[in-house]
Amino acid sequence: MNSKNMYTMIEYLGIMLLLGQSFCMVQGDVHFYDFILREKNFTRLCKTKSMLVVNESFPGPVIRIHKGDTVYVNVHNQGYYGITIHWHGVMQPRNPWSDGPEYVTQCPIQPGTNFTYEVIFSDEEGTLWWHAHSDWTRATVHGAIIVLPRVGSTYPFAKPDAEEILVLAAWYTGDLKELVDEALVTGNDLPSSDAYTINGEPGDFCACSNEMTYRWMVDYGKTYLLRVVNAVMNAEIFYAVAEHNLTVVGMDGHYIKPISTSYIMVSPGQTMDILFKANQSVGQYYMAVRHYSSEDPSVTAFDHVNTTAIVEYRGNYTIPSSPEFPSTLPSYLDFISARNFTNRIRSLANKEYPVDVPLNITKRMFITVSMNSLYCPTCTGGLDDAIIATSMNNISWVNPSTTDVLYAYYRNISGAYTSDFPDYPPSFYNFTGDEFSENIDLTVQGTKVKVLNYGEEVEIVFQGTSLLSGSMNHPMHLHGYSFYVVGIGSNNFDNETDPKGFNLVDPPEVNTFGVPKKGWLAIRFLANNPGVWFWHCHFDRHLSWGMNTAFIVKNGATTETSIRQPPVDMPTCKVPLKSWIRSDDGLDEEETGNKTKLGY
Ligand SMILES: [Cu+2]
Repeated sequence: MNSKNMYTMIEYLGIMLLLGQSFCMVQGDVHFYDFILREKNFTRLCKTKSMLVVNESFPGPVIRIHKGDTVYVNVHNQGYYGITIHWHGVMQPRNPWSDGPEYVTQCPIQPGTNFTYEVIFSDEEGTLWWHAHSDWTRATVHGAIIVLPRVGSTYPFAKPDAEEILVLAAWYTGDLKELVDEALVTGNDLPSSDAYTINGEPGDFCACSNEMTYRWMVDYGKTYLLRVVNAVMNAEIFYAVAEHNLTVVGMDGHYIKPISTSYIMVSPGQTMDILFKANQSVGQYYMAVRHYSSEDPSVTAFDHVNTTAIVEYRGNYTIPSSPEFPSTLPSYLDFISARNFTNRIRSLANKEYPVDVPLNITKRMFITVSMNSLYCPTCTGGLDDAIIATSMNNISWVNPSTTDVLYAYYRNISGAYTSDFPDYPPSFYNFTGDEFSENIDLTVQGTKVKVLNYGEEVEIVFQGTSLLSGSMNHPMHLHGYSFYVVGIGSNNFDNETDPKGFNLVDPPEVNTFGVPKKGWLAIRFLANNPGVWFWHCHFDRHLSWGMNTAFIVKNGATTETSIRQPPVDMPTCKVPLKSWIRSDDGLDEEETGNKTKLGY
């Protein structure tokens, strides 16, 4: 047997093993997808560039399945760098092996090789998405996941006549890898996008874009289910459709109490299911996407493009010279509109869709999420003797450089991480104040994880800080779980009075939710999914700067409550690759670049 045949045989046996392992627990159908990752030329904003995409499309292919199904995705890396894929919002019971964040649950899939992910769906229903979880490649490597109700079941609302997927993304004219690599080495600010896109197109308000503007054809009188994915790298987004009302019915793969609204605010990582009635005069209307900035108003260096697509009714009418623009789209800094929308989100919490909020908390954590500075006297970017960093409880995450956390945990290998992520910040101060004692913004790097026993009922209060005038929303994303948002508030969390206002009746169940600017967020979850689960801000700039940690949830007492066996063909870290998250040696390279006016 030659080596190629041998490899194919090993791969075949591996998949058979995977299948054998899972068939005993699979209840739904099994689906197979092939993702071919390869660079391809795309032209937007009058410039052509080569970028990595899946199956030649941007956004990538849609995974469409029913609740409880299992999907095998064979990812063939024909690009130039190692890559991983994450199945965002899929809880993957007992199966951290296929979760995806590089150096956390796996090493990258090397160029010229492939790896089959086993994506196990359980309670999720609605819209989710998949994206690369290596460096900033998710900018172009992402797509929607549609989880339909189980066969024989239906939605908790009248069945829509049709559906429409809207993937919102960020477009960078330059070579993103080059830009990010350089900024991380020098400590300069990370790049801003040049436009946003709706299903890959920036729309009429951008140069060289008119003819390619995305058009959505609708029939008068029909009701559509809009499936919105915020795949933008670093921005929360306002979205509205001219003259049309939106009814939000789902978020992050869970149904919510219907919210009737003229706009939405969606954070990166979040997904929303929205009912849209085509009930206005037949004609053409803009839908529009705009950056929502919760940063200090003096920070203006963000992407101000108004990205549009056109809702086009079928029928006979005079085509307007320009469709109507949504007057209800909030402006860039409209904190009140963002908060008003977010505060309305509630779980359905009925008999068919009950909530199960942990009530007997056994583990409490209080975690600051913060902008920081990291001491670096030789760096040229941004701050004096320092570079920008981010942290949780003043630990700025660095990836292990020779293996991944899951492998090290499972094989009992020391040195890759430590288990001392703290339950509290190192000091308590007026987190949301305007003045701070000297050097309190300095952070330290580490690969510290939090270990939880199986079955613990966990409550975490995230406290935003205003260090470095950098208070803003941080959309925090937990892998392997959904969590309940039981409280949200302004200023410093008060552990006497604020818990009295917790919503334990119908809190939203989500996988990504913003810690508000100058405020706090309280969440709860039951630690019933053993594994290693990454936990990070879904602004990639903050992720790259270290606003991350991981939970290790230990095995329970039985096989059914323990991590499954690893696949036989997990990618290994034999070929060391430089990560765009800072690694131990990331700051030693030659310094280039200039100081810039900072936004975070
Ligand atoms: Cu953040």
